[in-house]
Amino acid sequence: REHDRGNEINARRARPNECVSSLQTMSVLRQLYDRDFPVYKQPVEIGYFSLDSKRKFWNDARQLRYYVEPEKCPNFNLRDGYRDRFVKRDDSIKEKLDHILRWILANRHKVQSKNVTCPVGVDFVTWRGHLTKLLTTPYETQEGWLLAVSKLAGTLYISEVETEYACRNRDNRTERHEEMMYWGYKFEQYTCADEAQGCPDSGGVVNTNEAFCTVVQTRLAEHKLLFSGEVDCREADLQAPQAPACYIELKTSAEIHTPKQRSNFHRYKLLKWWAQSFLPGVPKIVAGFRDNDGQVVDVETFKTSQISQLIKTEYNCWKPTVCMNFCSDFLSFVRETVREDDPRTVYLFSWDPHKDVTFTIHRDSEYSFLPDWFVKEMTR
Ligand code: 0WD
Ligand code: CA
Repeated sequence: REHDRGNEINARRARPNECVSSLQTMSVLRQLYDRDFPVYKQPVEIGYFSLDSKRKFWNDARQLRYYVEPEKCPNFNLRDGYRDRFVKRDDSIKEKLDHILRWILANRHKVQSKNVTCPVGVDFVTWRGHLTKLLTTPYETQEGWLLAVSKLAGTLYISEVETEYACRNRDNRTERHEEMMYWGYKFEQYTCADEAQGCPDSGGVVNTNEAFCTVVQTRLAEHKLLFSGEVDCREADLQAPQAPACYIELKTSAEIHTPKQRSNFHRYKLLKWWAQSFLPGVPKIVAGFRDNDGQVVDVETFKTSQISQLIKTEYNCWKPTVCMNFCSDFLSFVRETVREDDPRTVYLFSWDPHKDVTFTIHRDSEYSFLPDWFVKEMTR
């Protein structure tokens, strides 16, 4: 993609009246972030929403499901229904932050602050998945990212832009890969019921349009955050602690045979699993280990809080503190960089493995992502 055409300014070139001390790039070297763990306040659920089988937004918990513990060695065939009972979400449709923005408008009373210069009362609004990518950046060697940021009424909105690399991968997925993407959703169907006392319906349709999303508020160092993340299910026991402590993340992964496979699982997979669940305060991850034929051979539960202990046996492994300090420093970098409070201006932050974080500025471009219906309501 061409990032600096027409009225779009290449930010790496300092403008004449620009502050000379303003940082133009940011390093991702791990050793720079290996310091005390930053303050990360216990995330509080301030709301939730559902997306139905047609991807329609509902300001309620109708899509929340209940966990039904499977046997240790269940007879789950994850390939079942792929051909005849699968409705796949169209992932070429980019929804950006729209569902979160809809939630904010529907719940203005919950997020409104007394500060007239910052009516939403937080510094950042984004998806949990975007923050997960930031947390894992110091350890990522494969995939870069593009994050678009706009400031509106004092709040910074962060929305991902698909990289060319990711777009190509999406277009060139093999039939095998397409099917394996279904396996995770099929595992959810085997382990979730629609009602607290209900049973999973493994004969039903898997529809990946459906989602239940929690909206949480927290603070990382000096950054007040509001973000949303998809939640697979909750404990069926209605006496369980209140959300997000009752939520459960479901995963599938290839079964582990060799020490090398175990080491890779600790180094790469557990990093992503930990980051994703730690952010919203989801305490439990249930993993189905499957063979190459999609048969689940083992189910294991991981406590999010114990994952960092579990991986310490690994030589030169990832550290939660590096992840959190990098994220905190990146958010500081964004705050120093994004000066213009205008929804039509996008600061596009870009990172590729083995490189620094850089940015470009775009006015009235294809990158603008805050919809008029949101801007109109927020600036009323
Ligand atoms: O348009 C985009 N670029 C994105 C949209 C990227 C990431 C997310 N989304 C939206 C979707 O509306 C989705 O409903 O975010 C929602 C999920 O947000 P999240 O919780 O912040 O995302 P993440 O933590 O990356 O993924 C959580 C789950 C995944 O579970 P696993 O166990 O595989 O991590 O959400 C699903 C998936 O089941 N998921 C998605 N669902 C729809 N669209 C997407 C996606 N793009 N990415 C992950
Ligand atoms: Ca999941």
